[in-house]
Amino acid sequence: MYSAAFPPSSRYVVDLRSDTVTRPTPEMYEAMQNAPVGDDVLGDDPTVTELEELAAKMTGKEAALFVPSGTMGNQIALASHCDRGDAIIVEEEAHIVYYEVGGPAMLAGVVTFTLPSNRGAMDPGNVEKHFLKRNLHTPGTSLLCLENTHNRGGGSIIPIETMREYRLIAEQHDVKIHLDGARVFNAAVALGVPVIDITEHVDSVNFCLSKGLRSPVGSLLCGSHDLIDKGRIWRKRFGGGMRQAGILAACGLVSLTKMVDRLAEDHARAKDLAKRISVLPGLSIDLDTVETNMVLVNTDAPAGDWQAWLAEAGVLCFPVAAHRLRLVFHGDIDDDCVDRAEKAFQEVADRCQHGITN
Ligand code: TLP
Repeated sequence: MYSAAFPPSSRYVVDLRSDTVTRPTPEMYEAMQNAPVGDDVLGDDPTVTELEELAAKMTGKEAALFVPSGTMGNQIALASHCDRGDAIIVEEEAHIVYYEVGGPAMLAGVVTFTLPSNRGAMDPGNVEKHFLKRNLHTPGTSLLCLENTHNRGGGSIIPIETMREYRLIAEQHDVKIHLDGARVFNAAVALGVPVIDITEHVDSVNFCLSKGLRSPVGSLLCGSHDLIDKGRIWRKRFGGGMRQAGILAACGLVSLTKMVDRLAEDHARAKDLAKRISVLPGLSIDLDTVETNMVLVNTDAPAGDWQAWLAEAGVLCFPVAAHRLRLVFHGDIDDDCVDRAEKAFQEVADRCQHGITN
């Protein structure tokens, strides 16, 4: 999924590899130009402070910490919530275990118990069964990790009712909850609720500015004062202290004030293209699973072949399984891109049908 085999986005290419590929908007460049800045490691950057305060307010938490990436935000959360040797429960295909290169074991030093799910939503009863009490032999479970929307689930949403159930059982067992909410604003917009309706059920949330919200860099870890104080130390330890970071935080402010409602357009385009290409031979899509800005496309031919054929036809995407492609919609994809992507899929499907794929 991470090979650099394909060229970077250009306006001739429809880049559906990820919503991380967006470039800053003109308004963001302007905000960067005008941002008041200071040394944020010394606590002097007013723009970072403003962004952290806004993020905390929107998620209903006491405080927030601006970090360079979603991965660092998640890893700081684990290290801040847990002691070394603790157990955490995490969905078996969650980004935290699947795409963070062993971070939980190497950095926080925790033992991960991974559970199956229905597209990211673990059964609360099963979660509860796996909570461990520390004794001479077993590690104690200190953290439940959730991911909403769920990346490998295809941008799937955990129902708010299920979030509430996790909260209830976690409280009963004195377990904290961390939400990898890289795309939690996509979930909120799709559900038509303010993000706080989701984040109120967790102790900490990490969300990304650099995906559908279009900032070039940055994530925010939000939680209690105590957690964020610990997180600030972990951020420094991980080398994530940034100096005049107001330049970046200025884009984050544009993201949070101007880019949230826009996510609905990405969702609509995802659904639109999914519908159009689901009828093509050699492909299948479960349209009911297209909930936000991602589409999982099942391919009869190997997904790696489809990836290469589509790239020749001007569409970039990643395979996420042997016969499955992921398409991700974002602010640089307009209606014209959707038309061009449909045409490329049509072209490849025709070639496949007629056996001329080389
Ligand atoms: N996801 C990326 C890849 O790493 C897979 C993508 O293209 O989707 N949590 C979730 C749920 C994510 O999807 C991602 C990035 C992260 C955390 C990490 O964010 P960054 O890339 O800022 O470290």
